Amino acid sequence: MLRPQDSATRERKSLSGLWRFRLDGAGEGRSAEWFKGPLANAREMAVPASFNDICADAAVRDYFGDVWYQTVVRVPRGWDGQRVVLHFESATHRATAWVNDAEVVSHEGGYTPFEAEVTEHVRAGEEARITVVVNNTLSFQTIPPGVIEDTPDGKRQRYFHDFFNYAGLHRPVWLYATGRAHLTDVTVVTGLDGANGTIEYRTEAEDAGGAEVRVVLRDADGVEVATGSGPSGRLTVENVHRWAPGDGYLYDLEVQLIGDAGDLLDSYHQSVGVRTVVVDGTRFLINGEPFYFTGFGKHEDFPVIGKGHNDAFLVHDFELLKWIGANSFRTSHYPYAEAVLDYADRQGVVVIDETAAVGLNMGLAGFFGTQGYTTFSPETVNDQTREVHAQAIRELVARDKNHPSVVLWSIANEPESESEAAERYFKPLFELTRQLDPTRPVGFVNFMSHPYGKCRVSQFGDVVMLNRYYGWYLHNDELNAAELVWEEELKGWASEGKPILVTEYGADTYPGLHSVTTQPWSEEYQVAYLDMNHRVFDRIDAVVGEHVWNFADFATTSGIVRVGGNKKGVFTRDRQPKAAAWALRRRWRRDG
Ligand code: BDP
Repeated sequence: MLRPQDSATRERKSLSGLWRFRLDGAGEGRSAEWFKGPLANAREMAVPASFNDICADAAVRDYFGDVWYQTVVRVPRGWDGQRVVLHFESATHRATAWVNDAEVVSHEGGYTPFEAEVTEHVRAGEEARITVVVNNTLSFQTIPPGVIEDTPDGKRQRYFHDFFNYAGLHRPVWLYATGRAHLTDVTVVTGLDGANGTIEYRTEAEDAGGAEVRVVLRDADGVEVATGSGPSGRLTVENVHRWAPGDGYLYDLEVQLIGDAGDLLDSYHQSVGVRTVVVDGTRFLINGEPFYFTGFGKHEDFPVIGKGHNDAFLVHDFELLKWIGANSFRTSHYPYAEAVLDYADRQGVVVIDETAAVGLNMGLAGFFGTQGYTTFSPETVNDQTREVHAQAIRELVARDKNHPSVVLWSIANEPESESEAAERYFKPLFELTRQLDPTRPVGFVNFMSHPYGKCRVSQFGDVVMLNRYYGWYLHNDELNAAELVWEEELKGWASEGKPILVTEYGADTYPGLHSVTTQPWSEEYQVAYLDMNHRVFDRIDAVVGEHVWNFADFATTSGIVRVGGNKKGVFTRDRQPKAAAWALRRRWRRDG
């Protein structure tokens, strides 16, 4: 699937704005065919946004089940004779869409795009009614998993991950047009050969008959630097300007479909950053040079709009990354909006790209107020879950394979990884990811209860990724003890001969709480905690990266260990720096 764009042959219309919106607590809308007419008793809802915090109403915030969205769009007059497609960048966690009375598409998974050709259901110049039912219920057969429990307070959706289950249409929705003959996919793989760069490309097209494929590569000034023909091939760029951390240099690969008469049937622009990624022993090499990750695990999480994509926050967050000296982040704990990856490409920011497989760990259940489940069993995380997980990996790689910023796939966060069942569950998923993309390393993020010597899944990873809270959940307020055990564990991992990325370390910190005696929760403790961690990392050569948990405070379910959400942010939720932000800036920026 190609991301919608405007080109010489393509045109798109954004459906962002206010849609009609209605909860369907009784689950009656599908059988009552609410899509067949204007959505009755609806209120208005912003798209893109999570619906949860928009209405000042607990019934909306904590709602789970079907919600309905509807809009009316006038199909541009000029689209007569064109192929028309309805494209959703995401719908969390699943959706079915109708155009007028016709069902056109269903999709499972909250963070990857889906689309349907709707040509036969619309007419150029006329209005079309678009209705979508979005469902946010989690089960053991969804990624991430969750359960619905009967409680004296009624049915409750519970889940095993530490962020609020925001839902809705979080990202833009598009209607777009192409010619009948059209490109459906472009893949690029880049390499370096001395001062030159290589770009292997592959294209796919539909209804293209005998059309010829031509490609033109232009540099950032628009100067043509290479051309090729055929559905796949290899281009060489002399004296290539490499894509590198801090230098998001991009070429533009225009792929053209040319008809018999030499007419341009389709044109698609794919940006290309020429770089290599290799794991060599304990080193993580980008363009052959050792790379040390500084940065954060982030969230798509903002006041009011929840997980809704917003360009102002996008640019602002990257400005803060630059300000603090971060060169990278992880898309914890789900694939982020494509605009984020595009921006990372242009900014030269390195990304660890993660699936939504978070909370496959019933060891954490007590923490989230549920108990008594076994992670891997026929009734809980089972073969069907693994197939959903596999599909999530397929869709992630298909979506993000061409981003130079993406250097590593993370296929899960903190799953149960000590059992034989875990080994059986994960082995094929690692194999699948490598088969889908042989060019990038693959890993998963290990949980602190499955430390060195106990984890049975790390053997499959090209890198070791560790979330560790020594000095917070363990040895709280005992930083000396924490330092000893942390170093001891890291030495163990280092003996495995793989690069180690510390993907999470952090301490909850209430902004404005100060303490001369460095008490936990104070801004001073967060700084001392980070300093302790950094002393340890600096003594272990195999550590190739440090991602603080978290970039900013974020919303979670309520609970006795969460004070208005998770407070491990280095910035507050509205992006003001805590003392730790200045401390990190001093460590990460030489010019600090
Ligand atoms: C880790 C999780 C992360 C949590 C964090 C924490 O990966 O999602 O928010 O701990 O407890 O277990 O703050």
